Amino acid sequence: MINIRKPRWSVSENLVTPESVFLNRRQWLKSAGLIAAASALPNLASAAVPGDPWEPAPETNPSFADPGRPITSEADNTTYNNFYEFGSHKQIYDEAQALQTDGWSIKIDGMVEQEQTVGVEDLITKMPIEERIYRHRCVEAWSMVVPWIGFPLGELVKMAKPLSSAKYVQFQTFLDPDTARGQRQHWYPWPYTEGVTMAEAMNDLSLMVVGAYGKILHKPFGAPIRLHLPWKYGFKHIKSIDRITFTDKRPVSFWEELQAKEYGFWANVNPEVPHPRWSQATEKVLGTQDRIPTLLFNGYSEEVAHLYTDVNEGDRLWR
Ligand SMILES: Nc1nc2c(c(=O)[nH]1)N[C@H]1C(S)=C(S)[C@@H](COP(=O)(O)O)O[C@H]1N2
Ligand SMILES: [Mo]
Repeated sequence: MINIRKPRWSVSENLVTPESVFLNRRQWLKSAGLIAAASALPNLASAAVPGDPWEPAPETNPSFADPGRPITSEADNTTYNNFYEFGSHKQIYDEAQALQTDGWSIKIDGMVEQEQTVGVEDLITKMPIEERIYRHRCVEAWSMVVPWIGFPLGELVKMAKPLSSAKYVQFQTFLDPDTARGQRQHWYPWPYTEGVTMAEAMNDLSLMVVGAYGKILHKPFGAPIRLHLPWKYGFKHIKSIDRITFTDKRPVSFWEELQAKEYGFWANVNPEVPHPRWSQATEKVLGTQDRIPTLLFNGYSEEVAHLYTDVNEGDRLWR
């Protein structure tokens, strides 16, 4: 097995990004290719998996510095991905390189004070960027641990100024069958869609991800911006987001539309509620031979259990 990279434990008093760092970030983004053309700089941080290092390295949020399990190696993680836009199998690394992330923007619409389009480089410049090491549990009963770089979804919600009538946040992935050949498979309900309640969106755990393993987000991970909700099954963590819509109607996701009995709206990790075709009691740890017990809410009960006390029993933890 490849060496496990230990997180940086440096903890600063101040997780707020000073102005000078903003300016540096913008400079760095230019050279790193998110704003201009891709740079050909060699990556010194990790020779094994190419990518642009995040500079300066973001602080690790001390609340999410210890996932209680080893970090999954970057090499294992980049070669085992669900990204159906690029194929309905796990080896989509090469296919996903076709993704063009330069000048990527997100349209924010629906029940908001004013519609807006925001560039990802602007978000990266303005938002409080930090590293968080999260456990990830896929509905297919495998798991991993990833050092994500990102900012709280709640900060983006505040920026969007939703109306008080908005009850849900709906996310959408890009639609471009020329780039993403999986999207020519017309039996899937493209584009990929996901959704959460406003309370879930505002929860401190909800993270907009723009990097991983100390680098700009790899394309197979859903560059340039994806979601991670560590207490929910992985299919909720929508990749390559280009639209966010505030609504009062519960969104129907990609997988729910395909098979509502198997992939519901809530999709909270729960070892006691089996998938109709397999048990969810245990999970295989990616990159190892280990199989470990699955934890309720993937071990994040303290942060999120209160969100579901009013939700109907039966509908509650799975559907
Ligand atoms: N747009 C899009 N987002 C997606 C998927 C997908 O196929 N398309 N797969 C989901 C599933 S099932 C999982 S487990 C995670 C996988 O994330 P990873 O490849 O970074 O491990 O992405 C989720 N987000
Ligand atoms: Mo998944």
